Amino acid sequence: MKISQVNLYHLRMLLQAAFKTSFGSTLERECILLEARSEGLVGYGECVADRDPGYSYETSQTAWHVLKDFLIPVILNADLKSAQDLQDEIKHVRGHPMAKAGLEMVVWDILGKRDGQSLQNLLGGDGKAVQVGVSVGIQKDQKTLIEVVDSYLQKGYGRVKLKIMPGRDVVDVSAVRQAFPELRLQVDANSAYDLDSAPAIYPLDDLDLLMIEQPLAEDDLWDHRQLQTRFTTPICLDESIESDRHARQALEMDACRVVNIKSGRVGGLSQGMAIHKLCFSAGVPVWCGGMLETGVGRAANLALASLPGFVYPGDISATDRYYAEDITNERFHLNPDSSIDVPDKPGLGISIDTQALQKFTIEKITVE
Ligand code: OSB
Ligand code: MG
Repeated sequence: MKISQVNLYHLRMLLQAAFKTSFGSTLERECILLEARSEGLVGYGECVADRDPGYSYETSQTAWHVLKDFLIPVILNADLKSAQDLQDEIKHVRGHPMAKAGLEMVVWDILGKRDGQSLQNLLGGDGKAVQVGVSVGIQKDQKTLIEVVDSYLQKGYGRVKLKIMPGRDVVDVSAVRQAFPELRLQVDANSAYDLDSAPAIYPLDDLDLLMIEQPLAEDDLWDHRQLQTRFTTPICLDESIESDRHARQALEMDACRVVNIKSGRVGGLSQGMAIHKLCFSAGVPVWCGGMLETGVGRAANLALASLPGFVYPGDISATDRYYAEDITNERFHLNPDSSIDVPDKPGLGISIDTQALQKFTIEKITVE
């Protein structure tokens, strides 16, 4: 398979409501859509880097630069038989996993369309639907938080993740636990604590949480290991796990007992699968994280989440939790059992709404 042309679309899309985390608040989500031509086929990929370097150092601008000037030029017209071939071509570029992951997604979409195989089949996933939950941002007060959680329960979500930060942690989470004693509940701090401030969240251990996600710094496996000794609740790592090597080291030192896998964060679906494979053989549960994706990235997440080691519900919510209008013609709906169907058409199994795409595009270039 050869790619002869890639169009990059820098998108800005209005979220249904501001999403506040310990690293900032987002109302307009940015990302890059990749559209590639290959021997009569068109493939798509989503690069999840956002406008600001809050979750990671990558931004939509750095990813644009790295895709346009370094990644796409070296793979244009290269003979790519697999996603691994793509990774081999671009491995001299250090870092920038979100940019790489967007390009790898394109390759999977084209290979799937060429061979008439869904991404789920190509990855070795199984099942008609995957269990999902909803990630709830920090709200203006406790009453609003409980109302927001309740509204998602009414919609049928069976698992809720609450974002926390210093000053908005134990009291908020306790209130939600009291209001919903049976709820499958977990929290995500996005690195807002260190070992000195972490004692403030020790009481979370008594709130029957599924896990505590990324309490400490992204580059700090060792202190997570120290913190895990303080908690019965499993620590889950998100930002800290950028490769299967990180995952292996984290498991070896007991820095976490659950791993959040996001293909964007780790440089592509193939690296996500490698982490899954490692955790699966070690008996460590994983789940699929989210980056407020459009329908393009959501389709890829659903396929990945259908692999057997993804035992906790994913941060993969229905389209209407994120966007009133999306760039895919397909919208993803929540089933009554808190699941979402995995696309079964070739490749990602989605098509682009060109009018919506035009509306959300703030910049476009062609690399050929
Ligand atoms: O840390 O999991 C995170 C969104 C953007 C950046 C980081 C994270 C998140 C979420 C939302 O928690 C997950 C989703 O529903 O897409
Ligand atoms: Mg997270």
